[in-house]
Amino acid sequence: KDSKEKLTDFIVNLDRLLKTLDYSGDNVLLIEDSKIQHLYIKGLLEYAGLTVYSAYSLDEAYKLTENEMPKLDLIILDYYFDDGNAEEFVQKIKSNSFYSHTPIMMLTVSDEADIKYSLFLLGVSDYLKKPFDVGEFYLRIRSHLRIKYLIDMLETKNKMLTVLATIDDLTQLYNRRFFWELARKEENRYIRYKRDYSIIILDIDDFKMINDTYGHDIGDTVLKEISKSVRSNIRKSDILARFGGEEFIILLPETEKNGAKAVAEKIRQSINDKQFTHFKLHITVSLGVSSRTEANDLEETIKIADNRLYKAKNSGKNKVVE
Ligand code: GH3
Ligand code: MG
Ligand code: MG
Ligand code: MG
Ligand code: MG
Repeated sequence: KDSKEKLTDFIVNLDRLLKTLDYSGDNVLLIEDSKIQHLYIKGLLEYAGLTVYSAYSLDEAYKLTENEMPKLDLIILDYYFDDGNAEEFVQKIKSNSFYSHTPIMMLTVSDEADIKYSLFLLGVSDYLKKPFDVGEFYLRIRSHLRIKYLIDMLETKNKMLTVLATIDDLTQLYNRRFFWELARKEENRYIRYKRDYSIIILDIDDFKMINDTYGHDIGDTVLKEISKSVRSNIRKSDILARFGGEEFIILLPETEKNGAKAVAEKIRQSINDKQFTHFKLHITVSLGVSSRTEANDLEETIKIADNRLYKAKNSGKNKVVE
């Protein structure tokens, strides 16, 4: 075959290869200081459907990765630059939690073993020597993108599991389990620095009656609305959780009992005054308040608040007992 035919074969094969790859939606950062090489590589990447972010120097690459860039699925990195070395860039990227799992593929004329070894040890995933075979270039990218895709899936799954383990589905507040985790941290702070904290336990009054009269769905809506009311009456730093069915708990860090009592009263009042959007209901809550200095440990602090809640229930409800 003459060279023209060979070239045609090559292009046809490459097109066939590209059809089996799906790079669309993936982002690549190309860091290459030679303009002509940059344009060539960028062309190959875009032809395969990748979105290319261009950096012609390490400085530009730093700027791109320091700003909030979209997710990066691959970084293609030249070795020699006027403004620094590739090793330093690799180290920085690998210590940036946002990009630490982004595969880095070296693309360089250098073939020195010690450079290659040190880059692999710093965490690059691949090393391709220029000039390179285009088919191999595409196939290597393909395997990196596959691994990156799996890592992303794992991360998403982990995030979902974390949310499931810490958030109550209905109210979107912390669940009981996560409350204990956060509360123990506050307890440790108390032990070390003697920073007082307070506990409020809140229970909706006659909630069974609401369920029985209006149905479980309305009951659920009330739970959500009450959660919002409580949230809007406390600080961001306060720990609010759904402690049980229609029972909520708040840990107020750096707050003495008088402060907590005022917060509890504010919550009680605001729920007492609350107008529900879709139905006419008068909901009230009872609250028990305690502070850490009254007890020996976290568990006892909560127990005291719970006993006071019980007192509030037995003395007419819609009240705060401290
Ligand atoms: P009290 O004033 O003494 O607190 O009376 P109460 O009726 O509020 O308390 P009780 O403990 O007798 O009933 C609580 C009810 O809350 C019973 C239970 O079915 C209901 N409940 C618990 N979790 C949920 C939930 O997620 N959704 C709904 N709709 N109801 C729930
Ligand atoms: Mg260069
Ligand atoms: Mg009850
Ligand atoms: Mg109740
Ligand atoms: Mg209850």
